[in-house]
Amino acid sequence: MSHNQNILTLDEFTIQQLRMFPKATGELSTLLRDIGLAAKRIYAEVNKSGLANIPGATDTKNVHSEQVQALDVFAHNQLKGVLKNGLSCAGIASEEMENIEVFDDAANNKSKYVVMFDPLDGSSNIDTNISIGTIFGVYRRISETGTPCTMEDFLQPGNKQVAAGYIIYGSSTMLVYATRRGVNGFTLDPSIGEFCLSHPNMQCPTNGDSYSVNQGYWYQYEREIQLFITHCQEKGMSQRYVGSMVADMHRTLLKGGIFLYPATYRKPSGKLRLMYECNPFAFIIQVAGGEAISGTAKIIDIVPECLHQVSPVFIGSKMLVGELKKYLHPGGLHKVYSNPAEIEI
Ligand code: AHM
Ligand code: MG
Repeated sequence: MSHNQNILTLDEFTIQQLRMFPKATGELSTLLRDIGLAAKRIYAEVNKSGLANIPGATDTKNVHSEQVQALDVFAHNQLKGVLKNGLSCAGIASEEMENIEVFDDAANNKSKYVVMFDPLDGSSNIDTNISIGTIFGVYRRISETGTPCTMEDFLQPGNKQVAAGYIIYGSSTMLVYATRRGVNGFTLDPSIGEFCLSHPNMQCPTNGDSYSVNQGYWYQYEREIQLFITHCQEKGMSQRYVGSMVADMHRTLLKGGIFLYPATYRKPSGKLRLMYECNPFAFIIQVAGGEAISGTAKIIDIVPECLHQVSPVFIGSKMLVGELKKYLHPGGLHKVYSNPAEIEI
């Protein structure tokens, strides 16, 4: 089979971008290339899951008390490996690690960036062949280059990201990343082992006809959220919920719609991680013309207090997030939940 030589690979695309900015150092391009390499290795392993001798859950729980899957650990190690061996990352924070890891050596101390990632999001879906993904956000460090990076480099609001992206391991594998200049999507061509530009300049449609929420928690949602979901139903919108944020957000970015992970009675601060899940997607969706809020603030404006902070998140098409805002109270939601234990069914 012949290959279309007009389609740019991820490397060619980042080099082309560099040519437009002669003063750029190429450090961010190298970093994205490194992440692309880790993504290919994770893709190869994810594709094998289900085969004999590929273990599922490990004996450990992560900092969020969730069961760690063997592939979570594999994905974490691959990302850490490429970033540590590369020249563009001073340190990392990962959903699977309690603390930051500072790559304290002469080469890495010189780099401008730190990276935060969820190595394998939706990993509880591995066993059932449902799409899963990797999510990452890249920040310019605040501490002086030439020295080891510090915690303050990581505890920055999402609006300080210089790039953010995700990889979806689905019916095909795609890497999508955003810088302030735009969002571009690359599909892995397994026959040449390269990510190829397939979705240039992605825009989130201003409106959409689906809402994405775990409706099983209906009785745990605040009244305002229930009213908004009812509003979506009255409009005849479809409900779509994979339960893998990467898959739900990929659809929302391509087709429009709104994704909600509200606070619940059991998780009154929300479930999704601000640094590893909410911020990267909020950055991507905003560059693509959409919007992302927590209910009281723009996601990317939240100043984090700790690495593993969680937040409610409402994200997607601008018009739909606008409609949701009409249901929210200016000072925040009322935090009035029903206790599911008291509900008579
Ligand atoms: P994970 O990082 O442990 O995989 O959890 C995050 C996932 C998201 O991908 C998804 O949107 C959400 O958890 C689903 O949660 P729930 O099953 O409560 O609806
Ligand atoms: Mg996750």
